[in-house]
Amino acid sequence: MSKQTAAPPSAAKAEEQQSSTGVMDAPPDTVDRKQLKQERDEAKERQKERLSALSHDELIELYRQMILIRRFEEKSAEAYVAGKIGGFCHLYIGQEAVGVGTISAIRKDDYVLSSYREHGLALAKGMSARSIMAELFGKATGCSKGKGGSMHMFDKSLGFLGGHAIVGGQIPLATGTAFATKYQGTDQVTLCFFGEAAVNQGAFHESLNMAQLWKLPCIYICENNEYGMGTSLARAMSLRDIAQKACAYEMASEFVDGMDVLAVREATLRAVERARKDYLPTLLEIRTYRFMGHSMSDPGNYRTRAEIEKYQERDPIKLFAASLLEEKIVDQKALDEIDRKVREEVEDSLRFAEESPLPDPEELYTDVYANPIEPGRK
Ligand SMILES: Cc1ncc(C[n+]2csc(CCOP(=O)(O)OP(=O)(O)O)c2C)c(N)n1
Ligand SMILES: [Mg+2]
Repeated sequence: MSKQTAAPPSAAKAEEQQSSTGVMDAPPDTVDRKQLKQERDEAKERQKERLSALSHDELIELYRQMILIRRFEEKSAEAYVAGKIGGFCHLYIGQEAVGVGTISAIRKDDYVLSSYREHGLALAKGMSARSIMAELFGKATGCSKGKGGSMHMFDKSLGFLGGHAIVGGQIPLATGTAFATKYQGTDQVTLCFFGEAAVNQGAFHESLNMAQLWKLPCIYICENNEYGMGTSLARAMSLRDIAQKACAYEMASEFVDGMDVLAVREATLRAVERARKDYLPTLLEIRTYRFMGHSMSDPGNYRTRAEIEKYQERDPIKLFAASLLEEKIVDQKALDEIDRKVREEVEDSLRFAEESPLPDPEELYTDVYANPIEPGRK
């Protein structure tokens, strides 16, 4: 058994999260209404406690970061459609609570590695909107000097080690990063983000096995958004409760509601403590949903509008705003002001990207990890 029992979602969650793809198990007519009410009341109480655990400024900062990611991604989509961004572009809209909640639970000197759906994670780790937008535009001022693009955001000084395009490719790399920090005797932790479609890969299982065996401070964060490109989880995975897979490695694990930024933060704090104090890894399955297509070129024929709208009812930003308003932590005017400032920041990043120069052709030969064939060499 895992060290922390992985509890499957409650009846309330099952009802909330059931999708037209049948991913969740409990059909609404089997849900016990009384139990549902009790669970909702308990959830409300828990939410109050979570809100009171953070200062006013900390709560506002979580909200600001989520709105920043949302507005940044909306602007990226516009720029992409206008032909200003080339190549692939995978947006994070709908998943903001995962990136913000998890990264708010770590220190600046901790590491983050991710898949290609990483613009939001890079922002949450402290990278500037300017450096990310310029990278999307392929400009010299981008975080990867305009040579990486959407899937290869990177900032060593901030501990953001990519942006990886190969599904699951970052999982062994994060495991190695955690090994390195332990070997060097630091107490840094590594967060490794990946989608649920990466979990069927050997790299995932080999990494988890090694991390538990060698006691590595790595937190494996599966962002379960229910789809790998156009394939639903239900069609691709035999055991769909991904957190349970940790049992195979005696690893601690948890299911987390990915639409609730405070629940995400709290679960991550537990995992971080385990990693920092005891060098123990954790698998978090964070259940979320992407509101946009897989990438900007996805026509989205594999799911219905109604399914998307059902999940949008639990939009993580709207849910958090509602909690803040209900508990009178802020008023609508204050939230609007945050949004206004964030929009300015995003507009500024767009101007910066547009006005920045393209990389010099000479740059083709720098930061390339392949030995160029030397002239005259046989
Ligand atoms: C090894 C490998 N196989 C296939 C692909 C093509 N591919 C790109 S994204 C993707 C789906 C991944 O889905 P998931 O892991 O759930 O992440 P999400 O896109 O939902 O964030 C696939 C199959 C790839 N990039 N790498
Ligand atoms: Mg997915």
